[in-house]
Order: sequence, then structure tokens, then C-alpha cells
Amino acid sequence: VEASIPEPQREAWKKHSAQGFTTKEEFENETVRHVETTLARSLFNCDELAAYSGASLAFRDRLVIEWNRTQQRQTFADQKRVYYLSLEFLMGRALDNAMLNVGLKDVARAGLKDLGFRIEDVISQEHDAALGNGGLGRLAACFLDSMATLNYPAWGYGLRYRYGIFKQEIVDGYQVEVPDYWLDFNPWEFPRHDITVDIQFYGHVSRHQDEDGKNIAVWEGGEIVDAVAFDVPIPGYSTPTTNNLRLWSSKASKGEFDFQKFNSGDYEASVGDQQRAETISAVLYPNDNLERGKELRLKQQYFWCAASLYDIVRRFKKSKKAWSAFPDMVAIQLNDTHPTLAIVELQRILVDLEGLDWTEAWDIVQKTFSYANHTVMPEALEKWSVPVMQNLLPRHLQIIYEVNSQFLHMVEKQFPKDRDMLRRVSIIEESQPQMVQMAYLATIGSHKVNGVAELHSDLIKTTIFKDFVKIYGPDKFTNVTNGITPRRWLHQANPRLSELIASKLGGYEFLTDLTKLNELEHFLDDKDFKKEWQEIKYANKVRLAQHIMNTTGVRVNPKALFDIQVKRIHEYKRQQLNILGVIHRYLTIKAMSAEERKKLAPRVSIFGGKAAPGYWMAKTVIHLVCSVGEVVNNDKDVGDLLKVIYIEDYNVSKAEIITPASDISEHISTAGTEASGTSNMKFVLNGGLIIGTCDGANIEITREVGESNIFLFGNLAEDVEDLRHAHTYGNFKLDPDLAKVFDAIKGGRFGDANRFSALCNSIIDQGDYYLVSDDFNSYIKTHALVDEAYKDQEAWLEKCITSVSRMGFFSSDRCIQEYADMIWNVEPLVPEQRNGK
Ligand code: 7GP
Repeated sequence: VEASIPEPQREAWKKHSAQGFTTKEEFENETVRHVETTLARSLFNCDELAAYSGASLAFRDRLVIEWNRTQQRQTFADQKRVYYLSLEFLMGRALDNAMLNVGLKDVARAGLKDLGFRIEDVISQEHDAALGNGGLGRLAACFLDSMATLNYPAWGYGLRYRYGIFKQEIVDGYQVEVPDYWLDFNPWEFPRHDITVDIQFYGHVSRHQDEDGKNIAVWEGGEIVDAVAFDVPIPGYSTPTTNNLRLWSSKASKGEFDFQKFNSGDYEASVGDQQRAETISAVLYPNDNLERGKELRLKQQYFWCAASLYDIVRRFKKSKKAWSAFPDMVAIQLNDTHPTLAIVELQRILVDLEGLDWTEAWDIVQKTFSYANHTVMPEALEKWSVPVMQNLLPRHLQIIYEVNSQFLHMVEKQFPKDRDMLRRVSIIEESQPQMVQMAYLATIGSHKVNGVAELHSDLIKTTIFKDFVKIYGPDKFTNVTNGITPRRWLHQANPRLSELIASKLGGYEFLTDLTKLNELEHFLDDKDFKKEWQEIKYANKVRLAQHIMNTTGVRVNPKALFDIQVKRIHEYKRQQLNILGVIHRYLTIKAMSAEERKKLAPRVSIFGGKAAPGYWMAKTVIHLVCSVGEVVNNDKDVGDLLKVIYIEDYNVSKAEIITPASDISEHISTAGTEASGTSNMKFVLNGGLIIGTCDGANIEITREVGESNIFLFGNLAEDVEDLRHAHTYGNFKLDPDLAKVFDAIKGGRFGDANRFSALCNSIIDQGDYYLVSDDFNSYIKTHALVDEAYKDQEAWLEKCITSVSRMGFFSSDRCIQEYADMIWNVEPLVPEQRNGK
């Protein structure tokens, strides 16, 4: 039923249409109104949290107006849209971002001051939206920002988890996980109870004849769960375009709620059904680069894919276009394999529900989807057990079998005598039980597959997708190097640096064209500029030192070299290499004369990041860092020369404090394991240097900033296999410096050595899979080079400024542009500018 207002009444609507504030007076007016009426508080009862709420609601009103207009504009424009399907969106805080993107932060600052608040205190009241684990989820958030900023008609689709990534507490040097219930007050989401989709699970498939005598599959029985839409406005920077992120929440279906049980007095059982349905979107799986194959996770995936596709298809059907036009109106991007079932679901909709023939439908599907791979780690590749899928999604499994059989048929024609090829590329792995290989299904169902940095995109072509390159040819596989949004990761996190850059470049254009940073190289001789740059870095370090003091009680010297590694804890990311290096440094300092010590630059080694709750080795690494900190930080003999800090609960809002405060950051994964990395980009963009391996985007960062502005070390990806092979065949000699470090640990220098034995042994006598020992010497030597370089502050500063000036390539705007042109084939929809935006 059409719900639009009849023509004669529209004048009244237009007259009263909401405007949103622009001036300070209006902002105060709106904020106070929300505090008093929406929140039912008063000036006698308005704390910082209430001020945050009021200010957020005032900004939200503004966003909603542009958001509605954007959606209308996109509907009328009748052009292709992008749908970005991601199981994770690591958004962080929204208020600061909204203020900056609509260009009204100064207005808000002044207004809040009038009302008795400091804007920083108000901003820091907000709970992070932490619907993601790490790189993959944060990339999705940066992409949303860029898609809106570049005016692409784009929607994000995800799950509205009740619990985001857990909060990490460090108790007695161990990680403790605390649930992250974040929805108490969330002004940034709009429940759309009118947009509810029935999602079916379980049941069975039967065959029927339709009117034309065509044999059709009917999926019957099982249970129904409701998907309810919650919408989050995504404002672009310096444009009225405000896109939509739609998150699905699960709820017992009204039809399903068992009134029989309810009325017969079995109240508990009927509420139980309710709760079981709500479990689907209850919690984010807290694994990064690891898949555990749990049925509930598969349920999450189907629930979200089916709801999103229903929505997308419904929108398309309103246009009354022929199905063949679907790929001209819809591009669906899969963020890794988690949404692969969307491929199968679209095929099911087209064939079973819309009556298209198989080939025609499959052609539409392939043209619609594209798939980005984010890891080569074998333990992260998704495989679902056939029996589990048979039970949960019987019709989808049939479709997968059919897709596979047609695909294998095609391969057989192309490679007639190659039986082994057929076995290797089959979507169904012939194991016990059989498994569905999602990366293969995603590849076969998409028109493009991309990796996220050059090395990674090359690697997937020679490893997991090697056969598929032979089958489809190389053009199906491409690279789109990751990027980050300079709005959040420069302008918001480092406002003073952003302002300084703007003052030199004559405005903030670099925030929408990051290559403009290039012009900074003209100021390398500008003394005042350089002095101010240095002062800003120092102020950022003071701010972090303050945070460290408040949260750990350890005083660190902001003049020391801040050496930071913050990211998920994983053996491949090698925090163990870092902490073993720190121990080596500690032992070296202890053995130094007073004279030698004077020459050494004081260091603060800062770690942060969460370990997956079931990942014992990662938890041991955290414990080792904390134990070393306990000893080193209390060793008066060492004093400021070395401090070791573990920052609790690393998340997006902490990253905004940490990133601008680094002198050097560590991106030291075993070569060939880190697909791209994105924090490396954030650190360099904020005027810090990198110590890193030749891995992921480090390689392209080196190409851009120049080899003399980065500290590279370690073995190359091409040598990793041989080294591992050598280890396995007894050809392993522990690095002598590393041996001394292990002696200190085993000698109980950092507490009970038993606690660290599994960690030590994984390197000493279990093959050292991540090549810690092989890279140790090179790592230590390179850190010595860092020490040397840091002594020459002038030269260091020059490296930093030069590096920043060459970071233009790593904007997520460039990245989205590439996706749009090479993969999605969509055009921006540029709005008229309004309200000075
Ligand atoms: C990550 C990669 O580890 C990281 O190198 C990359 O920068 C990021 O994706 C964005 O592309 N992958 C994950 O977070 C992950 O869980 C498994 O991948 C699906």
C-alpha cells in the first residue's frame, strides 16, 4: 500500500518540514530541548552523559533530514547502488565524526561551553559501537565513510549484535573478558519495526509442478525467525549525502510465538522460543582470522544474507524492470566469505520464487556479486560441514551441489584428463564429514575476486586460487590495496596536526584529496612549521602518557621514544617477537656501563590488543608482556631507559588517542601472512615511522615513502616455505641472542617460567612456524638503527614529514574509487550543496 501524502496536503508538510540547526543558538536550543523533553531531565539534573545524549540527538536530527533526502534522491535517480555486506562494522564513536563531517564541531564546542560543558568530556561519554574484531571490521567502517563522502549510492548491511566485541580487563596480568552490552542508550539507530522479514530455517524440500507444468522446488516446514531492521545514518564529509547502514536484529516471529503454549499456561516455554530466536543476533563471534564452524554462526550468516537480499530484491522489484536489468541496478560486495550464502540465496529467489531458468539466473548472480579475500591463513578459511548445512538449509545445499556440478562439468571440458584438478576445485571437499568450501563458492559466484594489498593479491593467485586462475583466466582476479579514512584517522584523531597541515596547504582539501599532502614537502625547511609539528607530536605523547598513568599507574616519560604495537594478538602478527626483543633490550641495558646508558634513547614499549577468548597462546603473550612490565617498570636501575606498558581494552576510540602518539610502530608479521594491515597506514599518516617486515601494505608504504623512511627487516615471503621446511627437517638453530632471552625467562626472571613454557617451546622445539628465531637478529639490529636514527631529531622529523606527505595513496577514497570503477561499475550521485555544506 502506498503511504504517500496526497498532493493537496503536501504544502502543509513542506511548510513544517524539519530543518536542523546551523547556528550556535539553534544548536543550544535543540540540545536543551532534547535534554528537557526527550530525556525528561533539567538543568538541575544534566550530567555529561545527558549533555552527550542531548547533543547527539540534536546532531541526529540534522543527519536524519539529509539522510531522508539522500534516500529520496537515490530512489528517484534510478541508478545502480552498491550493497556492502559485512558481518562486522567496527564503527567506534559517532558523535565526533558526525560533528566533523557536517562541519559543525566548532558550533557545538561553543554551544556546549555556553551550556557548561567541555566538548571533549561530552564526546568521551559515548560507548564505542564495536561490532567487529579488527582489520576487516574497521575497513568496512572506513569504506562506509568514503562511500558517503564520494556520494556513492551505497548501503551497508550487517547484524545488530546485542553484544559487540568483549571488553578486555587485565587482572593480575591476565586478560579477562567482560560482555559489551552497548545498547543501553544508542541515539544513532532507528528501529524500523515496519521492515520485518521472515527468515526460514531447517525443514525439507519437496518438488511440485507449477501451472506451466514446470518442476519447482519448495522449501517447507522448519521454523521462522523475524529479522527487524535497524538503520544507522552514515554522513559523508563535506557533502549532504548521508547513506544507510542497515543492521538486522532477530526476534521470534509473531506467527511463531506459541500462543497455544502461552494460553495453556506454559508461559516459560513460549518465552524460551522467543529467547532462542533472539540468540541469533545476540553476540559477535570474537575471533579474528579464525573460523570455528559453529552452527549458530552459520545461522547468523544466513539470517543476515536472507534479510538483506529480501530487502534488495524488494527494492529492485519496485522499479518494475526486467530481471536481466538486476546487475545494472545492484552491485553486492562480499566482505570476505561470511556473506557467501547471499549468492545461493539470490539463485534460490530467482529460480524457485521468481521462476527464472537456472542459467539465466546464474548469469545474473555472477554479474551481481564480487568477493574480497582478507586472509590466506588456512585456519581462517570458512568451511561448513555438509550435514550441518543439510539440516539448517536443505534447499541451499541442493543449489550448492547443482552449482558445483555445473562448474565441474565446465572444468572437465576445459581440462579433460585432469581428475586431480576436479578434486582440488570442487566446492565440496571430500573429507569426513564433507565440507562446503566457501571461498570457492564465493569465487565461482562472483565476477571479480580481489585481495587487499599487492603482495596478498599475488599470493592468493598462486596459492588458494591457483587453479581458479587457470580456469577463469587472470582477469577475474585483481588487487585493491586497502585504505583508511583521513577524516577519522587524521582530522578527528589528530585535530592539531590536521589544522597545521591545513594552514600550510591553504585549507582542508587534503581531507577529500589526500594526494594534496604532497605539497607538504615544500615546507621541509620551514623552521616554524617543523617546530610546531614536533610540539604537536609531543602533546599527543603527553596525552597518551596521561592515559597510561590514569589506567595503569605507570609514569612514562613523554620525551622517550614511543614504540607501539596495537592490534589483535595473534602468533602471525608476532607480538611474541616484540616482547622477546624487549627482554633482549632489558638484558642489554642491565649489562651496560653508566657511560653506555647515557647514549641510549629512553624507550616506552607499548602493547595493546585483545586475544580471542579461546586462544591460549595469544593469552600467554599478553601475560608475558605484563610480567615483563612488572619487572622492568619496577627496576630502579633501569628507570626511564625502558618501560613496558599493556594498554587495556584496545578499541577504536583508544586507537584515536594512541595512533597520533607513536614515534615508531610495529608491523612485524611473518612475511606473507598479513594480508594488508591498515594500522600501519594510520600510524604513518599521523607522523610516526614504521618498523616492519616486507608484508602486506608495508611493501606499498615503502614504495610510496621511500626505503630510507621505513625500517624494514626480516626474511621475505618467498623464503618462508623453505625456512619452514628446513625447520621440520631438523635444520633449526636457535638464534644465540634469543637463546639468552629464553634463558632469562626459564630462569624465572619474569615469574614462574612454567606459565611461558608453551610459548617458548613453540619456537625452540616445535618448528618455529612463524620464524621468530630466523628474524630475531635482523629485528634486533634494526631496532638499534631506530635508536641511532632517533638521536638525530632533525633528520627524524624530516623522515616523518616526508612520509606523511607521501601517504595520499592510502586514503580509503582512492580505494573505493577503484572498487567503484573496476568492480562495481557504479557512478556517484552528487547532490546540490545546502546549508553551506
Ligand atoms: C584482516 C587482515 O588480517 C588484515 O591484514 C587486513 O588489513 C584486514 O583484514 C582488512 O583487509 N583480516 C581479518 O580481519 C580477518 O578476520 C579473516 O580475516 C576473514
